[in-house]
Amino acid sequence: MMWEGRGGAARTLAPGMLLLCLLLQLHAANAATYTVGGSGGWSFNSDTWAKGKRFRAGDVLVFNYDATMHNVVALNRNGYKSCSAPAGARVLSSGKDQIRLAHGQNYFICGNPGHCQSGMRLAINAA
Ligand SMILES: [Cu+2]
Repeated sequence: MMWEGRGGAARTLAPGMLLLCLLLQLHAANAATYTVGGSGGWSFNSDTWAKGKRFRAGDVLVFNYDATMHNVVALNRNGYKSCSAPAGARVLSSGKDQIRLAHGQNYFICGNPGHCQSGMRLAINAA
């Protein structure tokens, strides 16, 4: 074989490195980024936005909103259903927050009074 000569070790190592890089790129390419609510952002009809979309664990949700009006609370199913954040729930309030979806059900509400009841909530099943 022509290429079994000097520098052989480097040549056998290179395909492995290349494969590793490809795998890392593929993994990153598989994760999608979604802007919640589209151009309207995180708002009162966000509960309908997710319908018909398929999400995967590792996908990133971007929540864009007016931080003086809203926030994002990541919480459990009961909190989502009852529109009340349990103590210790994760609250994001930058106005431009990113959350990576975990496998299974992911629940989010706006924690400001009445907003969740008005549709500012999101339940997403990530495969
Ligand atoms: Cu709100």
